[in-house]
Amino acid sequence: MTRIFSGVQPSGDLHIGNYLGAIRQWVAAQDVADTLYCVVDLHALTLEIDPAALRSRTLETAVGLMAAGLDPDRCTLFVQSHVPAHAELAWLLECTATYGELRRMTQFKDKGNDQESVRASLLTYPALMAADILLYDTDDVPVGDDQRQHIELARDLAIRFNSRYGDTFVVPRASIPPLAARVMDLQRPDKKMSKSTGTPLGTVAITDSPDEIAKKVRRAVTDTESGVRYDPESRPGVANLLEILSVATGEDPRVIASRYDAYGPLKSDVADALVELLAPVRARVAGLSADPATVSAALEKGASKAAGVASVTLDRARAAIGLTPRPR
Ligand code: AQP
Repeated sequence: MTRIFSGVQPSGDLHIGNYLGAIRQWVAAQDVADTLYCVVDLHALTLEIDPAALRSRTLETAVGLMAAGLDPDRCTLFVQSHVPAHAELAWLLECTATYGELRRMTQFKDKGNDQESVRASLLTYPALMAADILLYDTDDVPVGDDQRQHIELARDLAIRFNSRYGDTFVVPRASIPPLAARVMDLQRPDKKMSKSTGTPLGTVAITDSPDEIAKKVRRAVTDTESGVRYDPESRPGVANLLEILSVATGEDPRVIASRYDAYGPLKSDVADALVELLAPVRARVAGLSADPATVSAALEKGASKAAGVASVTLDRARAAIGLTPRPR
């Protein structure tokens, strides 16, 4: 059976970029693959985050994932830091990666640029992400387009480690959806929608109310050209709306575009489609938030299952690289 792994940072409220670009694929894979999904709390430490906020956001992110359709009985859902093997394998992979390749990561450049003091972990976290993936002998990693470069790095590190120390890791593949792989900020169509760096009005959270969704979509930045056409290169704002509607309805964005000649009706239909798509998710978030003990119990069960798989790979990697066996 294909093994699938992916993760999400508890760095803010889950938004429709996370949902359409990644989480929907995760939900769909649960019944056709062996799936592991992770709230990657160690990654959130690469940026300034208050300990209490990290604690509550980790649980809220797990609630969001379950509300979006991840079922702990059909997938392994856990918190990254609950499985210490992630941090240990990350070190072995940092010792496999080079400074030059880590420095070239665009997320490092984007997130590090406007900070006075950049944490060393912002540079090295792609090695931690490679560890997250390689620990589970992952075949496919369903992600949005912004993670393409990090998956390439995970592949390169797996191949390099295998050739230096002998066959140890499965070499993973990125699985990126054809549409909505990069949902753009509604206010800045040249920037992807983001939990930590997005504009408040340009970011639609999966828990936004119908009124908030309608307001944000109504005020989405488009362009001054007349007519509605699907052209992501020259008309990114309109293409973004068309892709969102396309994923929500299953129709081709070009076919959708042909039905409109003004932005008003298009925006109104995008808002309605999002409200309908997110209504059940929002209702389930409310139910699960009222029952944190059930969510924590699911995460605990997930961590113990994940740890069992991870320890086998970690022992293989430790032996391959020349570390003495761990006392049992
Ligand atoms: N705008 C997006 N469009 C499509 N997919 C997206 N993803 C993120 N933003 C978009 C995908 O969501 C998954 C989880 O993302 P992440 O939490 O690991 O971090 P990220 O990729 O850095 O996303 P954010 O929301 O922008 O978080 P912050 O602000 O913390 O950096 C990934 O599969 C990602 O591709």
